[in-house]
This record gives sequence, C-alpha cells and structure tokens, in this order.
Amino acid sequence: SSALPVESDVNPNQAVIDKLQEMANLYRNSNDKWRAFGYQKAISTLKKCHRPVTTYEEIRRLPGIGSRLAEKIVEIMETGSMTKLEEYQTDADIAVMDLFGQIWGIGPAQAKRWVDVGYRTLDDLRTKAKLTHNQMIGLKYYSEFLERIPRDEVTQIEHVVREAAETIRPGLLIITCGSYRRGKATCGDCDILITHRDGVSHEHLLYPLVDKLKASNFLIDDLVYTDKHEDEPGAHFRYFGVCRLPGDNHLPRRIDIIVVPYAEHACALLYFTGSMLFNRSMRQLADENQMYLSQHRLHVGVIRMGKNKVNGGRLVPTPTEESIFQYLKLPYRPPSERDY
Ligand code: DCP
Ligand code: MG
Ligand code: MN
Repeated sequence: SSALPVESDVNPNQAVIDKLQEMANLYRNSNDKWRAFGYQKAISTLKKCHRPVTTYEEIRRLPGIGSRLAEKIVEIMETGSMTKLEEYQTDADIAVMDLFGQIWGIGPAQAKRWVDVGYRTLDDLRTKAKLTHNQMIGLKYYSEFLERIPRDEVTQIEHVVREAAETIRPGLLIITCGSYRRGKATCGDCDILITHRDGVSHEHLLYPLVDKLKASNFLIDDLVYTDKHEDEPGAHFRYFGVCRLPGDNHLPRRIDIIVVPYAEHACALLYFTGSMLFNRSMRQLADENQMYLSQHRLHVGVIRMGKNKVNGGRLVPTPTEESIFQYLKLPYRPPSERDY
C-alpha cells in the first residue's frame, strides 16, 4: 500500500473536519474541555460518514451533532470558514502573544513565530520549542522578572557589588543608573556602571568581579557575558545576568553591570541612565547639529550625506554629563527629569 493517500482515503467532509478540529484544539487549550469534547464527538461522527453531508437536516440526523454545531458545519460548507473560529483564533493569538511577550527578552516577532508554530502555553515552550540559553533563563524566571524591584533592594544589590569590587580594586567609581538613578520607587532591574578615575584601573576587573559574585552565590545565572573582542564592535565590557540577595525572602533579580574607561564614563552614564526615549531624542538632536553621540563618545563637526557619515568629525572631551548638555546647547536636565 502507498504512503500517499489515495482518493478513497480522503474523507469527503475533510474540510469541515479540519475546521472543527482547529476549534476543538483551541477550546482544549483554553481550558474549555466541555466544548472541546462536543466538537471531538462531532468529528468522529463525520469521520465515520463516507458520503459528503450537504444540508442542515442531513447533519442533524447524524448521531451526536446538535443544532448549534450543525449550524456551524453549514457555515463551513457554505463559506469555507467559521466566524467563531476566526474570532477565537484572533483573540487567543493575541492572548498568547501577550503571554509570550512578557518573557524577558522576547519581542513581538519571536512571540508571533511561536504562536504561528502552534505553541500556546509556557509549558509548550518548555517542552516543545527549541530555546536559546537566554530564552530558557527568561522562562525559568518568568514570574520573578515581572516583579518590580523596590528601590531599597536595588540599593542593597548595589552594596553587594560595591563590597566585592572594592576588595578587588580600591577607588572604583560605582554608580547605579537606569530607572534607579532617575529616582523611581521601583525598578525593572539593577543597572550598575563601574569606572576608575585613574583611567586604567577599570581594566581586567569584570571577570574577577563576576567570579567573586558567583562564588558567593549572589550571581545565579548569566545572560550576556562578553568582552569587546567577542561582542559587536564598540560594545562595553558588560555582564547581564541574574542575582539574588542572601536570605529566603529575596527574589532572583535582573542585574546589568558595565565597566567603562573613565574618558567615556559621562557618555556611558548618560546612556545607561536613560530613559531610552530620552537617549533617542538626545542622539537625534546631536545628529541635527552635526554631532554624533553614543554610549562611548561625542563627536562634533560630523558631515552626513543622508545616513552616511562623510566626515566622522572630531572627538571632544566629555568629563561630565553637564558638558554633553553644553555641547548640545541644552540646559542641564537632572536624571529625575529624563523620563522622555
Ligand atoms: N538603553 C537604551 N537602549 C536600549 C536599552 C537600554 O538606550 N535598547 C539605556 C536606556 C535605559 C538604560 O539603558 O534607561 C537601562 O536600560 P533598562 O532596560 O534597565 O531600562 P531602565 O532602567 O530605564 O528601566 P527598568 O526599570 O525597566 O529597568
Ligand atoms: Mg534598568
Ligand atoms: Mn538594565
């Protein structure tokens, strides 16, 4: 016998069966077992029926198909689709995309890919999807990462990092940036910037620091751990991961650490403090004034043709955040006024 279905193997009501099956699956996955069961009964009846059903009366005479389901079947036969299914698919997809989109690091494009493959639950992802390391960590701490961190816990996290860093290298400048520096009462994560005023002592610090914080079980999972050589060109030395304060009452928290040379620290501070929208408008303003602003540096006298830089301009010293505002001819804005 052939592996390919021959004509007689194809049920004459296959199109209807397929739609009903989709609906049954959706009901099952959305925990409506009762409706799923009703649809499954109708499906098995149709599978046993070897002639095409055409009219409402004919369908009603089949065992296990009530009036509501018969109406749905007529609709499928007449239009090739089922409004209820379409509505449900749309709604359910949105709900699932929403669920997946709340996993740390997952954007709408990845969420949609998973929905399109047919994944519906976090367990589907855990058991069926091929996940990257970061996606696994995001799933592992799904609910924890949705919790905001109270401000004073961020202070405690900073304290742990500071103590560890100072035993490795004295005299470091350690500043917690992000929403914390903008004065928020709660934060999504803890963003720590480290530099050294002597311009060299920040070097070879990140690895021993991370090792030390792992040895004390403060860092418990890694997300991004790179140096400049393996990362995209121009990225900071950085560690993104998961930490937890000692004691049973503390949740795993997201932590980002960047280590920067002192000459870049003001640009890094400005960038790492955000907000993201504020950063975007600052960079845009720089662009409009023949400058170039990044997380590393500020250039003036930049000449652009469209998006291309014809002349990269000249690097200017930026000893403080204030100096960057001055170049841009902006009044200084303290971190608490940088939400937009
Ligand atoms: N940042 C940026 N562009 C990105 C990511 C980050 O400009 N794509 C900058 C601006 C952010 C800062 O880095 O304010 C820190 O990033 P976070 O994601 O930690 O954002 P926040 O600290 O501002 O908010 P949250 O409380 O959610 O952590
Ligand atoms: Mg943050
Ligand atoms: Mn962060």
